[in-house]
Amino acid sequence: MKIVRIEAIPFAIPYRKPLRFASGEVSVADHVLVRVHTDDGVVGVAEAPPRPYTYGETQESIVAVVERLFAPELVGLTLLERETVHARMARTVGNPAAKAAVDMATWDALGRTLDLPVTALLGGCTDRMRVCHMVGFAPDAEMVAEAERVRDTHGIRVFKVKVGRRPVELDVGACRALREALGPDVELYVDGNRGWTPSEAARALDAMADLDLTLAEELCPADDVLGRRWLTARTTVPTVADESVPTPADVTRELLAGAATMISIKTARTGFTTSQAILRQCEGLGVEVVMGNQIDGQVGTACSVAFGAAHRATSRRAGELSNFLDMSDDLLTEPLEITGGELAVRPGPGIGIEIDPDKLARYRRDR
Ligand code: MUC
Ligand code: MG
Repeated sequence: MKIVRIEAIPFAIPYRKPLRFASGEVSVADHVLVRVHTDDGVVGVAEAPPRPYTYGETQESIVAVVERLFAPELVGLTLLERETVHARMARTVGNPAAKAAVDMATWDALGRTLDLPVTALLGGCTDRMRVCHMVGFAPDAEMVAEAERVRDTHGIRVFKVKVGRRPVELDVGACRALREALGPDVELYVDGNRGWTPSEAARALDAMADLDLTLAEELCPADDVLGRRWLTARTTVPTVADESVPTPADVTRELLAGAATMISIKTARTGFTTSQAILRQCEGLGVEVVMGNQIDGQVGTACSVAFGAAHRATSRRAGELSNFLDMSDDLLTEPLEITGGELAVRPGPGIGIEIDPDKLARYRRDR
């Protein structure tokens, strides 16, 4: 069970269609595959998606932090010494995606060592989640066509619409077009990725009051301290904190400030260990959660669904688990499949996935 080696392998897989949102755009999955090797010959895997516009990490910084700072500190520890693993990683500030991937690869290695699924070790609540699909910026007709295609192909009936453009009428129009095309039975919510001021956000929510939006995520920056509190107090739509809450302390700050009603949990930024801490914190406070997506590939999505399905509170709502559908390829030997609007947890030990060596050889960037 002793960690003998940690690898950070940069890879790049193009998207068929870029995802555009208020804080950035993703057209290539330039992620990092993290592998934790043990002295038993077990290899745990996870992926880290760099999101410079969200956390300041890049593919190069993740590789450097994992290989130069974390690996020398963690080699020699056992898979059961997770507190020490975290304490040693915490000596480096920030770098959430790099830390999360090391955490999840360690859990994967532990599950494989014990011959048990990680989802069972975490909580084992259910074996699947309903899926929410994210619709990025495009002309209205393209956003509608995408949502209809995803609904017809995968049975998905929950959509998160990216908003935060100026003027706000652009997004109000897109959401209206989606509601009209998809009908009243489909769930719609919005995510502004900090694109609006509080007054713009309030105007947009007022203009969309008849669209039955269930959630409004991160419409304004976390630095709009009083503005976010004002917005959350005045709207009837629950507000969700996402990129403003990368740590449990940030969760506390945003909730105590009255700046958010709910919390987005992303395994890509808080791994399994800290995601569970945030989940318990929210449960203790009576705050609802949603399983978010850091625009993960299939490795990251397998991690999200393993975590989300493990707990009652995370499996209640649809999880954001479908961004990988827009990628041209992936690394798994057996691709994930969304059917009937649901994604099942992979059975089998660990996270339940295997990396295809030929695909990794094709997409890795370090050779
Ligand atoms: C989301 O929910 O915001 C876009 C940027 C990011 O950090 O995550 C994605 C999705
Ligand atoms: Mg978000």
